[in-house]
Amino acid sequence: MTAPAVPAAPAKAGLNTIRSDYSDSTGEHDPRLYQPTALAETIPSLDSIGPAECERFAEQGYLSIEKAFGDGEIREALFAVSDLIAGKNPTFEGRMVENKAKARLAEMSESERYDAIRKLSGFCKHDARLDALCRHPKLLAVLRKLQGGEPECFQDMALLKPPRIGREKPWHQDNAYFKYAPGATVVGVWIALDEAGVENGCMHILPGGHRAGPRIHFKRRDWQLCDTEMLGVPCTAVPLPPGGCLLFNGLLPHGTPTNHSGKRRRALQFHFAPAGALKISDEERLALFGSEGKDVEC
Ligand SMILES: O=C(O)CCC(=O)C(=O)O
Ligand SMILES: [Fe+2]
Repeated sequence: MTAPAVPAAPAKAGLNTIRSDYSDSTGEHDPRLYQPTALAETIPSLDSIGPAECERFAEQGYLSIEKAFGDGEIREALFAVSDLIAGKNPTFEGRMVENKAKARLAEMSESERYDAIRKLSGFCKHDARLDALCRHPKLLAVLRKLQGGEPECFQDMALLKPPRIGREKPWHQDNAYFKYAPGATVVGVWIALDEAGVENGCMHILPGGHRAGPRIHFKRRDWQLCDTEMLGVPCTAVPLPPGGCLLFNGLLPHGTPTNHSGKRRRALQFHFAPAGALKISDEERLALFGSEGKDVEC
């Protein structure tokens, strides 16, 4: 007689679905890399974006919006992020662990593990609440104005800088990671879920820096701009309240320092390109943004 079949345990996204980040940096960096001399000018809401703001976006490479999304929408997004971090969706495999927490992950309690995750990626197809935010009619209407085409989201992420260990994202241009021609207006949409300030690692940008085009990137703590190019350079900090949003050109240099504070800094980030935007090959991308194959020092 054969033993009765053991019912399969309910599927649960366990520790083995948590992945490691590209960079093994623990986030130590020279503090002079992030010394803002200005705070970003903000506009009140997505409804305030007209021709003058579109012109400002073209010139400065960004728009900082104080209240882009409502409290209820942000609350729903936070519930969704928390569910994904906790592994409640067994089909979602886009969790990445913070480097400083890697070694202790298996011993951590569930609540400790919440603050060990650094990044979630590719969640829109798994979570209707986050997908709704990405397709928000007011956001899409603004993107149509800024991009001059039908906006298509090609990347969705949550960037979670856990208290005290949330590592730096060194200075870079997002287009260095994407296969779009430099002429295509790629727009990043960075949405604060927590209050984001200088002390917990808000965005730092070089206004107007997108107009100089692609810059050479190097594999150091990450795929990034050279530190010596950025040390002591006056930059602008973009503090935002929950529901605030930064819209920025894919060529705008930006970075975020380590979160040494005791406060979480959770954010969502969507990237949009206009439908039909010209694509390039990896070789063409590396020719524009640099590759370690080149004999370059940094
Ligand atoms: O949220 C951050 O810390 C910055 C993330 C970022 O710039 C990126 O993922 O390209
Ligand atoms: Fe970025």
